[in-house]
Amino acid sequence: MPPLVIESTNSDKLNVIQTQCPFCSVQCKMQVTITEPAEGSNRLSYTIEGVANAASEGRLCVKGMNAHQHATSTERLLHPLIKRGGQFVEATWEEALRTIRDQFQATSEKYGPDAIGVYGGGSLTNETSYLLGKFARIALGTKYIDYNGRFCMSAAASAGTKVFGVDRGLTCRLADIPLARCIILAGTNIAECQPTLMPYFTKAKENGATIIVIDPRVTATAAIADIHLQVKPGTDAALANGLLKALEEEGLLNEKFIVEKTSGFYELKKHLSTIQIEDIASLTGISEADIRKAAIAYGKADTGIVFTARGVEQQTDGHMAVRGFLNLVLATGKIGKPGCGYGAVTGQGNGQGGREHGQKSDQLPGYRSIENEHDRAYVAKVWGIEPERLPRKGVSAYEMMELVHQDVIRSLFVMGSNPVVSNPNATLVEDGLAKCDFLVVADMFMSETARMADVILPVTSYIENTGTLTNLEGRVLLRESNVVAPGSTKHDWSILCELASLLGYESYFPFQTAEQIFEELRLASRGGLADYYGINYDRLRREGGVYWPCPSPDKPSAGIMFQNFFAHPDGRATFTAVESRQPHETPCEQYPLTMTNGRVLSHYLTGVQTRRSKTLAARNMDNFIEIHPKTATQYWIEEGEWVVVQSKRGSFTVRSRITDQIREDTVFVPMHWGGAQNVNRATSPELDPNCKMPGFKTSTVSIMPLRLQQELQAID
Ligand SMILES: Nc1nc2c(c(=O)[nH]1)N[C@H]1C(S)=C(S)[C@@H](COP(=O)(O)OP(=O)(O)OC[C@H]3O[C@@H](n4cnc5c(=O)[nH]c(N)nc54)[C@H](O)[C@@H]3O)O[C@H]1N2
Ligand SMILES: Nc1nc2c(c(=O)[nH]1)N[C@H]1C(S)=C(S)[C@@H](COP(=O)(O)OP(=O)(O)OC[C@H]3O[C@@H](n4cnc5c(=O)[nH]c(N)nc54)[C@H](O)[C@@H]3O)O[C@H]1N2
Ligand code: SF4
Ligand SMILES: [Mo]
Repeated sequence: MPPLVIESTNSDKLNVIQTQCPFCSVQCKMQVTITEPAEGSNRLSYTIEGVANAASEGRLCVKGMNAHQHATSTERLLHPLIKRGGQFVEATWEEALRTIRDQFQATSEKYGPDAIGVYGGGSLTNETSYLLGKFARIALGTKYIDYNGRFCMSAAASAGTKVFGVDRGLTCRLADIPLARCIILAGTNIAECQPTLMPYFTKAKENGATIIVIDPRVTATAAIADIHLQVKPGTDAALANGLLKALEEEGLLNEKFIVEKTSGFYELKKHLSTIQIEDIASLTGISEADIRKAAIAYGKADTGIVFTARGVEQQTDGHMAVRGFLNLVLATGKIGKPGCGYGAVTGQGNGQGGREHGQKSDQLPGYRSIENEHDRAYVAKVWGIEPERLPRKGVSAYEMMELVHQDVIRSLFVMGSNPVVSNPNATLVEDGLAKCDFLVVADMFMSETARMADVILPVTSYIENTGTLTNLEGRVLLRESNVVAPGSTKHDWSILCELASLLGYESYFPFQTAEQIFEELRLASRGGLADYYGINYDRLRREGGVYWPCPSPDKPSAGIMFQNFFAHPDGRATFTAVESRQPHETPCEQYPLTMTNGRVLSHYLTGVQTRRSKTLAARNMDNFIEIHPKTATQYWIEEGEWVVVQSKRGSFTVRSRITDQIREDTVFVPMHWGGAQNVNRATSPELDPNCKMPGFKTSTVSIMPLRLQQELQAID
């Protein structure tokens, strides 16, 4: 098949495209220049350059530099597919959409509307995320909608809401990083996961900042640390308690701030009196001296920022662990002024916006609550329905998969996710989807989940699809496109409108452009915590990006939040007494090692896109397991050989990578591969009770060379 030719919507050949990287939460802007094939070749060549904006300052990382390779890949799905007799056959949109309508109506008539589930993602634009929530509640009438951000942001987002009254990822601007004199990076590997942000941290270091990294591994981020706390996985809540106790003992609490701006300190103080730093040291594996040293560095600095990401958050106590770190911010008063704040380092391209406008089970647009009568009445009015027609809250992403497995959800609509690879306990998820009555997947590629679908809807990629995305700072950015959709691919939002019309709800989905959807989103979010009313496409074009909350079209919005008040009704932020827990799984004779997991620079999430980019795939062809040399010797494992990793849930096989940059009691596996190399075959589905985040980051496992397993099987 020839490579996809990029044409503009007015059918001219396009030479230069302005776009935005489809991957992580920095949302770097870029220019793609296309050069005609040389004589005798049909290969177009692409030159990618970073374009300056406030976040990326013109930088791009290797993923952004090569994102066009998947967008122009010959593996793109170009036409709808329907499975007949176990085989996919090409279909027209009319056939595909009618099949979906008929099946959804049959499911709904037989089992009720809640037998249909909707599963979204944080790569979708704000317009699509908003419309997906509306589609589920109005066109399908189901309460079951959730999205992959549950696995990503739920612990930090719910903690921010409890403590500050609102969650906006970063409470400050990226521009505050160089002004901070101490930075805590807890469970975040910025150097591989948001690489274009690294210069902000190196600038801070040049300005004299102390950098504290909390990670069980010596990552590329830990390489810039002045203090590296190589914590035992799953014990961050305890570590945060230890740091707080040390701040108290060293007399480094900001009493004025505590009295004027916070509540709950008295209870916290009582709780602190029960904590001994030496107990924390033995729980976390960090010496008392190092805990004290880190606390003093943060406590004594005039300014400081604490960042957390998935290392701290993807735990069964991730919500509380984040609240533990927020205690440090409040106890020292390092928030609401330049060079200070807290940042939950959001992951996906629209991980921030995707969690604000209603694709979460308990949420309506603008961070409104689906269980709050006032919020229901407001959104129902914008949508032109009676509030009673709005379903109540559903369940979280993994719980939806359990309901699929239990035949409660019979039909599932997946847009922008690959759940059979990214859910914990992936085998159960795969079994559930294999037996469910009807699965629809809207994707650009034949992902592991799409392969299991009854109908696949081919969608446009980032380069072809106009919409807004909100970056990790809470800054809304407009990604415009005048590239023609390849084959018969459609925009996600356009599919939702067509399907809603077929289901009889055309008047609620009259949209012809993404901008028209954004205009409705503005109204639906107006007066909510995530207020986008003051933002419109013209303003975004003019200003390059606008922070929310932004209630007024002609007033600037604030990069630094909480300069005067927090978002709780009393204007105060809340302290929390956090329990110092052991991880939910601790090593035992059968499963003696703790497995954690995460990312590498060149791949993105389940790898559906990056494994289809030749340049990126070439950097890491296979998945691997990082093992300390002493541990490798103990289990007869040699460098580069296949290793079987087994947990209570299941097993997978990956290559060994022996390195002294990890704790001896811990192994690390990336998450970018499916099938037999999928780490999630072994991860635990236990959920954090506060936010339903799975405890991805700590599972206990055993490891064995594949050759040994084969020899043992031969003896049997
Ligand atoms: N290259 C690349 N970049 C990405 C992505 C990608 O897939 N690839 N994904 C994007 C998305 S959606 C997300 S959510 C972000 C994720 O960004 P991060 O959260 O930074 O990424 P992870 O690698 O999952 O985890 C970060 C670190 O946590 C450490 N860690 C593991 N267990 C623990 C623990 O118990 N405690 C502590 N303190 N640390 C621990 C790991 O060793 C790892 O270095 O990245 C975004 N950017
Ligand atoms: N063990 C372990 N598991 C994890 C994590 C971990 O750290 N460890 N991290 C979790 C986290 S933080 C996340 S965010 C999840 C993510 O996990 P997934 O939700 O599975 O994310 P992706 O791999 O990005 O899957 C997105 C799918 O949508 C498609 N896609 C991309 N853009 C679009 C679009 O605009 N429209 C449509 N319709 N489709 C699109 C892609 O081709 C791909 O098939 O994984 C979670 N799972
Ligand atoms: S992956 Fe993230 S840091 Fe890299 S270019 Fe894309 S948006 Fe920028
Ligand atoms: Mo994520």
